[in-house]
Amino acid sequence: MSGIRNVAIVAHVDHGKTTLVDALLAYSGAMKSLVEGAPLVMDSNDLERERGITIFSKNCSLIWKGTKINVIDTPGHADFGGQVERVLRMADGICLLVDAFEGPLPQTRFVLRKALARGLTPIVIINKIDRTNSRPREVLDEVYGLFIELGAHDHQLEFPVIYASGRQGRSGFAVEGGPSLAPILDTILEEIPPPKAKTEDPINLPVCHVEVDKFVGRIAVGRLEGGRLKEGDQVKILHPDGTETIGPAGRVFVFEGIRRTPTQILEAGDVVAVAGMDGVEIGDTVADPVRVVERQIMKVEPPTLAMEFRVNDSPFAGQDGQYVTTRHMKERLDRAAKADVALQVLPTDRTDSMEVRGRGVLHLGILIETMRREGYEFAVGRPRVLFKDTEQGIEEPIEQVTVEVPPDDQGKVIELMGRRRGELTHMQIHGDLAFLEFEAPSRGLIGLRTKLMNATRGNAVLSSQLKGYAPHRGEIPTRATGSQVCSETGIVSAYALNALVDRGSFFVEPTEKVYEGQVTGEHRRDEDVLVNPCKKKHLTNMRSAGADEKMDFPPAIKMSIEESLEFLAEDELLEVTPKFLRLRKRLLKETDRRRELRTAKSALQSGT
Ligand SMILES: Nc1nc2c(ncn2[C@@H]2O[C@H](COP(=O)(O)OP(=O)(O)OP(=O)(O)O)[C@@H](O)[C@H]2O)c(=O)[nH]1
Ligand SMILES: [Mg+2]
Repeated sequence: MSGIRNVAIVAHVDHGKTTLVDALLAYSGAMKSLVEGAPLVMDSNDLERERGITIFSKNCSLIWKGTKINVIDTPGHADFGGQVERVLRMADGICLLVDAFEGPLPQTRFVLRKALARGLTPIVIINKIDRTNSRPREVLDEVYGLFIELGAHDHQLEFPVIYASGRQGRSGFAVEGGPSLAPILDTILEEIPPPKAKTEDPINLPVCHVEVDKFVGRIAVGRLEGGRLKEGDQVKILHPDGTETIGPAGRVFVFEGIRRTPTQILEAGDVVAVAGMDGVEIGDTVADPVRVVERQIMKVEPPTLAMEFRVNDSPFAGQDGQYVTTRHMKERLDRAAKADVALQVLPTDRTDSMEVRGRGVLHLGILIETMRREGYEFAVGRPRVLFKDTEQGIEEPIEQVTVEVPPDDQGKVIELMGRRRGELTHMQIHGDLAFLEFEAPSRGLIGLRTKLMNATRGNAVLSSQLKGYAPHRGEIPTRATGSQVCSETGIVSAYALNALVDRGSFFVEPTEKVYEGQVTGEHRRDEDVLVNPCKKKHLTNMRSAGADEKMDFPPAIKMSIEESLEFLAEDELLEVTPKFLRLRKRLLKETDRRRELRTAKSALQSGT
């Protein structure tokens, strides 16, 4: 084997990164050939398979014409942008995939900007050319436009262009592509420079990722930027706070195909994994014990969204969770923050709660889902956008939003975005789809996805990317409906729901256990209403006796974690347990809620 290439695959969400990585692994023989319709091998996590998206970036490698190519598959969704930022450190070049129909979208711009800033060599792959309505030439023009807009240097503008269909395993230099994936692999060998790292330099391994293995413990992953390293070698771990620890390295690994394989010695330039260093964290630098090595500086864009996580104090607390105490929750959240640089965990003024900050509702939603699957029980509050207090006044995060929608529905989208202080900046029609570009405050995007889907019968695709901060754009109307709040603890009856149909939709179904203060449905009107979904037939008077034979109420709406988070009002919490998601009032008793309202009102009147 001669030489190494390190390349990251980057793109907007769904533009075909993982499909292409799977295909490249299979084509080069690093993995057995693909089964059509089978789940993607690289999307190996359960949540990734269920949702059909990449959540965690991953390393793999293949051998092409005697050279080892380390490939990093990255997530495309904007909420996981922090991972892309940190793994680019392992690469010398990128394959920028752009959908041959959709063209560059917000996340394309984000990843390209980060890659150009790092001086990485780009290869542009116009992907999915098999799509019937693909428009590869126009898309290439748009890609040039994007490079120029992002201030690419002249040499970066001379990027090679490949037309491909990852799904069909085809690629080529002409718009119609070619018969195999060889052009992509050849171009990686020719265009992406080999790593500059030298074996004679001191050991320097900036840790980009930490894996936890049942047998060997914590494993630090990164690109060895200098030196050679074998098991037992003394190393110094440089922590970002200026401290350092010394100790021997444990077992060492490289990536072969989709596996991490133990090896004898790690060579500079390769993407490697080192076990046996207990306290090692993302952002540390594993360094030569004697010779001077610079500490890595890992800075990622700051979080935009905060949410309260607190211990579950609902009447049903502890019924199905394994880890239910504040200590459990804090310990788990601290661990999550260490594994994900884009996540921050801060104390609050309550001892039983923490503030968790992240990039978006999906980012925090995935954390919540992961924790409940591990057996945790807790409650979370409504997501809150983080403002910046500047000399010019309060500034808020503004996102670039793209909505793809059939032209017939574009009016509804523009209206919805307008109400949320979004400004239409660009509009284009390609084939039977309109592409609308907006600039909108992050605040306005919370809950927008569900609204858009309803307004367009599921025909809209929304994506967004943080653009920067701008002066606060003023009030945004929140949810126009109230909650149906359960008045007593008991078991939901069909009879009671039947009598409540006029109130709105239900989140619970007959035989379900509910408690006082739980939100059991949505109220049509803009205020909360106290309801009793547990009422039994014999408790009512005679008048309804004739009508109660016919039960006619809609099935319960079961919201996902993200939908629930977007639904929550300020005075509500989402109770999360391994088996249930329940919405509830922070204060479970009606009398307590009234008292709080009165106190708030009088505080407002007296101006305090
Ligand atoms: N027509 C067509 N569809 C493709 C092609 N490659 C991928 N797809 C489809 O596009 C969708 C997304 O593919 P993925 O490979 O998961 O995309 P991704 O970029 O890894 O997505 P994220 O990691 O979630 O950002 C899937 O439904 C694929 O089957 C292609 O070459 N042609
Ligand atoms: Mg993917």
